[in-house]
Amino acid sequence: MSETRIALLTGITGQDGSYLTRLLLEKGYIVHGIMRRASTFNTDRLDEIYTDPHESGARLLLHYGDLTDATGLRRILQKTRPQEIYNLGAQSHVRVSFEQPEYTADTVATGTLRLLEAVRDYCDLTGNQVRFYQAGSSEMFGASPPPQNEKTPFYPRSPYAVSKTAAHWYAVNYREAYGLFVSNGILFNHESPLRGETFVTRKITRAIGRIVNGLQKKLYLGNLDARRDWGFAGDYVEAMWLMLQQDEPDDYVVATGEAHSVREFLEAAFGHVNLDWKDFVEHDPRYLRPTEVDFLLGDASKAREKLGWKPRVGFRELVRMMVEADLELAERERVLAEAGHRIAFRGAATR
Ligand code: NAP
Ligand code: G4F
Repeated sequence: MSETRIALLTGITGQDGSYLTRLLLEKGYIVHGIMRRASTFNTDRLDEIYTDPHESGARLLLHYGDLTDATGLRRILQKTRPQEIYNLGAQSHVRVSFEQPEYTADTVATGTLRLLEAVRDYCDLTGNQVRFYQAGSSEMFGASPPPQNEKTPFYPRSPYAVSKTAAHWYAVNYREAYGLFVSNGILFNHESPLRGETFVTRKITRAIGRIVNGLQKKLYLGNLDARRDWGFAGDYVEAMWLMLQQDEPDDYVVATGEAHSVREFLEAAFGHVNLDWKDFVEHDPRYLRPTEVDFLLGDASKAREKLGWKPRVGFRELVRMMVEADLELAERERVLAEAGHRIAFRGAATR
């Protein structure tokens, strides 16, 4: 009988954390997740799969922790004894990283270093082997012209991207210096109905749902010319898992190989509900970035050849999936609003 595998995730409450947890549970893993303490519940994305840990057989277990707190990370590692670690935790918003550069560096760059240090000592002391996935980003390529692959030089254009680049090189260095099994995923943008509402795709589909249901009139956006290689998060977490099942650690680009502008996303998403985006979208310079990344388009040939990975969901299907989910969500909000409940408009807090 094969032994039950144990995984530990940082960033379990985020979009990817939720999809990866589902995948690992389906594969029979025990999943430990590190979540930040907040004054409100921040486990919405896990609610569907969470079972009371008092019940026997619960395989999803949450622990309070933070990438800025090395002692806590070490304690969780010793307690959970994972074979696989997925470091997904991050201040992951590029625009916000210009407003909070130090905090972004602390969680994204130094946070990764803290975790790698904890893993290094844990492996030394216990003789156990741990496989480590580092959530790298296509933002690291920044101003390097497309198509980008593993050999493309990094040219980061934001504090977030600089921090992810540092984390990437920490990961490479720990692999080479200490022989740790550390793999970097260099993932291009991936979205879903669980995407944070301040990222442009979800901001758009959320607005469409609310506009159709009479809850919102305008959508304020920044640069519509930027082009991104948008895939589906559910597909991308499979690539993360595959990276840790290989004989040797390595670095892989994960992308669809197709890019669209924000304007094209607007056309497709508003087109899905037969509306013209130009009637609703206004420009707001607050959403511009001091330095922008104009064009990301990934070449994932290596992941295809070595991992056997390829995306299942294409651009049109992704847009449809997100618009449909947000139509349903806004419909529920409308019913509540009609029953007299106050539905908060969060547009002011978006970036
Ligand atoms: P996300 O939805 O923003 O989730 C980020 C997660 O990190 C959340 O669980 C968040 O907790 C947690 N977190 C934030 N600060 C933390 C801290 N100081 N200590 C511990 N945890 C912290 O991001 P995502 O889209 O799932 O992305 C997952 C990872 O992949 C991130 O590292 C991101 O930078 C990277 N990435 C994402 C994409 C993409 O297109 N989605 C592409 C390339 C790379 P709260 O829920 O409490 O905020
Ligand atoms: O959706 P975004 O905020 O994603 P961005 O900056 O590409 O970063 C995301 O993908 C990275 C992978 O490449 C991840 F590493 C990172 O963690 C994050 O998940 O912005 C996409 C584009 C940008 O060019 C931005 O300037 O959309 C443009 N945009 C235009 N108006 C806007 C807006 N972005 C946001 N968030 N809000 C706007 O109103």
